[in-house]
Amino acid sequence: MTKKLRTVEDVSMDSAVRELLTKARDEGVETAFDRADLHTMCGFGATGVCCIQCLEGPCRIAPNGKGPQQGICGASVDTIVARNFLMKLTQGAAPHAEHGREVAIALLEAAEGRAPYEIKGGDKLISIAEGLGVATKDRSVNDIAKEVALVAIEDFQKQTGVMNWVKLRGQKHSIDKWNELSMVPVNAHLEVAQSVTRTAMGCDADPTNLLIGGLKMGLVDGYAGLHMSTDLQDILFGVPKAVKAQYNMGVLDESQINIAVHGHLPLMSEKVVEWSRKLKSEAIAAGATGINVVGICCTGNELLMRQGVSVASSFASQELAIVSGVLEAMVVDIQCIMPGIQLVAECYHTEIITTLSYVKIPGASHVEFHPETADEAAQEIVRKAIANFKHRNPDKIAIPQVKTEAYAGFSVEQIVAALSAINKDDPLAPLLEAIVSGQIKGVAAIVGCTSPRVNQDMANVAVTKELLKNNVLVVATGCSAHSLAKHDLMNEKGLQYCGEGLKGVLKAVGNAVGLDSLPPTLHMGSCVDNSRPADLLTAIADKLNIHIGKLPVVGSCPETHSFKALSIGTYFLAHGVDVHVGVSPQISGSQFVIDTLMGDRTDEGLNLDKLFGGKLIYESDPYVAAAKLLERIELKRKALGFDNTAAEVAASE
Ligand code: MSK
Repeated sequence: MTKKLRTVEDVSMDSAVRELLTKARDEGVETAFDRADLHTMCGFGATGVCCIQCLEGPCRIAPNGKGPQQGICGASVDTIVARNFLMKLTQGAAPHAEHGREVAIALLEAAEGRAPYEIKGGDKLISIAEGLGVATKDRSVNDIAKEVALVAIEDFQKQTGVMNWVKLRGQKHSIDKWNELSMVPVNAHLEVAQSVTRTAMGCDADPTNLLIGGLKMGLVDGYAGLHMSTDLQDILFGVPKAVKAQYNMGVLDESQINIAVHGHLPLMSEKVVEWSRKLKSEAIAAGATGINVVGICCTGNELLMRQGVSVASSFASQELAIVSGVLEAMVVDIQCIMPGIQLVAECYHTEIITTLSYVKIPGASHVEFHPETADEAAQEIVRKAIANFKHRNPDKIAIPQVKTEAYAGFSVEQIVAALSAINKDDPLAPLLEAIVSGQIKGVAAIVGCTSPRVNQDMANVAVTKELLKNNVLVVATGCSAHSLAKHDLMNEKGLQYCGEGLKGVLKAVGNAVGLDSLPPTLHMGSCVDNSRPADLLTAIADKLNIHIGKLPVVGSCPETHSFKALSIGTYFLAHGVDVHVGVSPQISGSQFVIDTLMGDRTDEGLNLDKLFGGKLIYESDPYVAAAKLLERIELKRKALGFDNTAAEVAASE
């Protein structure tokens, strides 16, 4: 029996995606959107009760109580669900930690003169070095950078103590709480190895202990992944500043050679941009007008933030960029790369080029990236794209004429610089005053992905609009930022969705820096750049001398598909920030796990909400989700006395 596919309207809110999906279907090309319709969700896997940890099974616990209630080894459903959840968090944290390590190695080689990168973020280097206790006086940039890189690499080697990046970026109030639970990470590799060990058959069977292990993975992700990657990339490539760019498939250009860069690590793609500019004359000699580099997923976000490179697609629609028929090459690095891109590429002329020895796709070309030979690899890649230009099939070309202008580049440094225009001596004061007075009710980070299983962009946009309407300042990262940008929430048109209080603040800050207004939502970067909202929260909490968990701030991941989003979310949970996910985290098979993470436990056991002040919220309806997030913001405002009446203030004094 053939399954019925969703209509293109049910697949995506994005007209360009609808147009290209229609073309793909007409041309007999299958994409993830169609495969999502062909797959039936497994009820056991979806609730987290299927155990594949040994060869006795798989053992599956029936959630309705009918059938075996333990695995063959005797593992309870709580153990199985908690262990499966920890495995997912480990798989989320490990790639981010690898990202941090790859950048640390590149920085070391650059500093030693062995890799062709110029260190562009001098000020950031000094501030990170000082934070780490690295001497800066009378030392060269390369000398300081080398020592900073070695301190970073130590976070993958040391056997005792606390990770250097936790000491650098963690808030003292939080570290004290983590110490009580012995969950402060020592080194990222050690913690990942221990986590894999504890989930192996016959090891950790205590669901509470497994969940504490999960929180630890969140910290590994946050500090070895997010913070370290952002900090070192800012040192290597410069701190992002506000930029204007274009979003959506209309950024592809029929007259030029188009190269898409996709994945997360900017090490190779920065070089591809550089060499695309340098080799323009070869493109012209091949009959094109130039070379057009466009971004996909978070490699796209990285180049957008620092170079203003336009963005073609988020995760769910990555294959459709190829269906345009004008993509000469798609260069991929790591994470979120669908193997399906090669199957689609074989129907057109696009060459898929993998670049890391541990991320390959059958049928794709491979040009291996090493920091020392980055220039040679980038030239080879760009020349492959130029050579491929002549293989375009004119009958298969169709570029949707859809593109949207958006502002990005809102690093913490950029936000502070904008606020300094209002108060030079105390830049955070105007933001804090707006929050305390209620002009801004709170801050929300809209993060994470788009998924082929759900209507692309719909939940990301709906949650955001609800929050904006209620005067919540929204920052965004990852593919959710693509959703907001494409739907006018990163340009002035989106101001219509903001409540009056929020709009007033955005305009006041915008005016102070010579603009009509700041955009309605602030693009803070890629997945690893979730460190940036975290740094902003830490700065605000430190200014008030309170734990981050007391702030009226929330995180929301309405359309996630990735375990990385779960581990990033767990990082924020460990800081007491409420985290919403719109896609099931696959824990519903265990009431114990649900109650622990969602803050509903009434006994003395582990309860995230009581422990840190934030909890996991799973809600697939974006409007209900937004209402729940607003409720939590109000609760925290009340606890801080922000909305107290004069009588309440007097009584508290
Ligand atoms: S790329 S993890 S789909 S945000 Fe960072 Fe996008 Fe999610 Fe991948």
